[in-house]
Amino acid sequence: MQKIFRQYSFGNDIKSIDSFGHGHINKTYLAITGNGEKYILQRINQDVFKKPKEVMKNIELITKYIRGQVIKEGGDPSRAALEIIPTVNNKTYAVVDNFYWRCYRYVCGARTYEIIEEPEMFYEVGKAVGVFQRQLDGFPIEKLHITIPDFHNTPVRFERFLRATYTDINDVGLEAFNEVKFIIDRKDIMGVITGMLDREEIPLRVTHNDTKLNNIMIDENTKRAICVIDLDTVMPGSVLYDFGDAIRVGASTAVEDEPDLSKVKLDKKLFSLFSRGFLEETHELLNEKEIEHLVEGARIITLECGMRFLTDYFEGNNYFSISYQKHNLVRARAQLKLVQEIEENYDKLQEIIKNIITDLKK
Ligand code: GN1
Ligand code: MG
Repeated sequence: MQKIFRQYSFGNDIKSIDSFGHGHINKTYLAITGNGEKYILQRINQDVFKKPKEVMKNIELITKYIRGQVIKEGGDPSRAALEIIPTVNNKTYAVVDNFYWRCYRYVCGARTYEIIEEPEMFYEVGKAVGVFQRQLDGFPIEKLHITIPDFHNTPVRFERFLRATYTDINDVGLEAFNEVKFIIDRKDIMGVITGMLDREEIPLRVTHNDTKLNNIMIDENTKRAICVIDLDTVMPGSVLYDFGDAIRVGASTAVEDEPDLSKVKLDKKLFSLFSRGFLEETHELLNEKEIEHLVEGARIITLECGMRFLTDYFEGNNYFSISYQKHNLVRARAQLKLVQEIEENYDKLQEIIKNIITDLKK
């Protein structure tokens, strides 16, 4: 780590450095200096992000733009977006032994959660995801690099999943038979979002693409959401991705890798609270098709995520970090249980969205 520390002006005063957070992709550390300043150091996973410089360019542009919007609205920009700490050479990243590193200022007095502890928190999360969408509404989308091509292209993900099951190099097909069948039974919905984008029925927007609960910073005292973090996958996409991924994790009664499926349920109250916060910020922005498909978005993104975990399990667990051999299978099962829950409650969820919209239009 000494070589990395040398890249930062605070680097000769590090008191402690520890692993931090629960991300599945990048390696994250919290560094604390002698006078108590805190910094987040991250090694970018270059197997996943092949062009780290482009990732950093996106983040630089996005965070600057958000701060500008907050200032325009008369707010306090200091905690409104991640703050990149430049290296001693004034770069947004440091290259050490061919690895790319970056540093953020630690957001004081805030933390992330793996599960919703108080329902009202999820209303706040909905607001934060909505604010992010609203703030970036005027952002020149063509400036964004595609950091991971086809990231939420569900049909492409489905093709890859099928290939993994056909080859089945690790011979795991039998134990995942029901899960594979569950996914293939839903092949007809894979192209719903991409189809609407292609036909320009819904617009491409700046989307975060990874709005799971632990990517939202929440103030420890007020329990209000401060900002959205983990901006590596900010790209042009559909708002349905962000709505869907937030519901997938936050409206579940269990953690993402809960092995006891009887604990994995979709909490309609949480769904409603998130949707309320989210739509308060975005209902004037979204078109009818988008609003009509929010529930479908949650279903598809949850299915897609389950499929991604299962693909990784079939391919030998090279993508997501795992803590035990069947971790990805367990994660996939929990996602598919949630898909089933969304399907069983579909009409009620649609009704919730409809009522919120009617109420907001009053
Ligand atoms: C990964 O990096 P992290 O843990 O926030 C993944 C997301 C998945 C998520 C599932 C770049 O997010 O797409 O939805 O795991 N990020 C990438 O927990 O693939
Ligand atoms: Mg993360």
